[in-house]
Amino acid sequence: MKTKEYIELEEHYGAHNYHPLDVVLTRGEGVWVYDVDGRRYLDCLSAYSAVNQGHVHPKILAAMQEQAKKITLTSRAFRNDQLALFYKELSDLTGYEMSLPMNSGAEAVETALKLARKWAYQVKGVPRYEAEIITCAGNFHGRTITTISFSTEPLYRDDFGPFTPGFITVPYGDASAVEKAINPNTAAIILEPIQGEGGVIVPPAGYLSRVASFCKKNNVLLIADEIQTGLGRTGKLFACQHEDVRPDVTVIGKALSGGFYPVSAVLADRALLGLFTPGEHGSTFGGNPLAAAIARAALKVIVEEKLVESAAQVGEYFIEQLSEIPSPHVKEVRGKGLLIGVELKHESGGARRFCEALQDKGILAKETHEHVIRFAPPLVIDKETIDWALPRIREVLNSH
Ligand code: IF1
Repeated sequence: MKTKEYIELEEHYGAHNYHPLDVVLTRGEGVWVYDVDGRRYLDCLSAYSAVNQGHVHPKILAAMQEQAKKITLTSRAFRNDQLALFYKELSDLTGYEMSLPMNSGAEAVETALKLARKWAYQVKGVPRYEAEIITCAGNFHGRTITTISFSTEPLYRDDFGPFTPGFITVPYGDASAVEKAINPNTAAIILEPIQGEGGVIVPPAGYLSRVASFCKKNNVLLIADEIQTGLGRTGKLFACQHEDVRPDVTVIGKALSGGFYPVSAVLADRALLGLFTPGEHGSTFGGNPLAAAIARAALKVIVEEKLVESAAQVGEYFIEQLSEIPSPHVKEVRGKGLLIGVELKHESGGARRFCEALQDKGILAKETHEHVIRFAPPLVIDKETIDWALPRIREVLNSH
């Protein structure tokens, strides 16, 4: 079948909750993906940062194949011989004493919020059901009823109430607003160290460390959603480390599996994660041996291939080169490591048509919000490949 036929089938039988570019991919290798008509593209989205290790990484593939032959799912009613090692290796890498595995990012966020509420009642002494959690305008933490309850994007939220109570919103990037919003019932603040879906919004320097110190002073938990920014994407293992901040809770997902499987996790120390007791929380698939084996391999690749260091180096070069493109359309280039946003002037007619023009040149990128093109290639990208992409990006940003 050809591209057009796949698209027709998909549009007819599938729910229309996405508006993808008209490219039908069938194969990927490293930073490259191939469509059903045999065209090759540079992937500058990395499945929203889930394939930081590159497409179909051979070591993660081998781990997956090996484990799939042995046992894939035990449920947590029984133990399996991969989960314990996954816990240990994740702790060694991240410095958190414990973790709790889930599947999607949204589920891990929900888990962190449940944990914060339990901590508020059991440890902080907040009166039952009066716990408040502070969230930031422009956030993206998932699509569940609770995570959209504190979304500020009407499209994600407005048709889906009634909403989960107990959340309040402050502007992103304003540490004083966080301080003002804290009251004795505040359990936690949840934030993204760089807002991804919000348009690659990098907060002012000092924001994260100031928020962390207000949290400490007021006995409020800091929960970092590093589902998109974590595991090397911004040139540090966690984006919070750019300001030497160690949140009480860090949530990860996406690249935790290198794109092979949905795996997410909540990271925290024993004093917090130890609060969950048997039966209070769980998941059929969370912590299954296939997921654990894949995640172990995915983490190993990040370390062995020095992807964090590489993202920092190559990312700096990419941002610098993008910033130097003389274009009538570009308002700002921003980002950290390989999480890069190019914001276009609003009179330029939206980022979508630029993404379509990039597609014609063999580069797949996706707009976020209306006016931002996101460049977030797999972290295995090298300088030569960026030098291949730059003239093509330059041409697109200069045309029209
Ligand atoms: C979609 C964006 C990226 C996330 C953060 C939690 C989740 C995500 C910081 C939930 C997920 C996704 C999901 C995907 C598009 C996407 C996205 F465009 F919305 F903003 F990555 F940039 N926290 N992000 O970024 O994780 O449950 O999906 O595993 O929903 O269309 P999930």
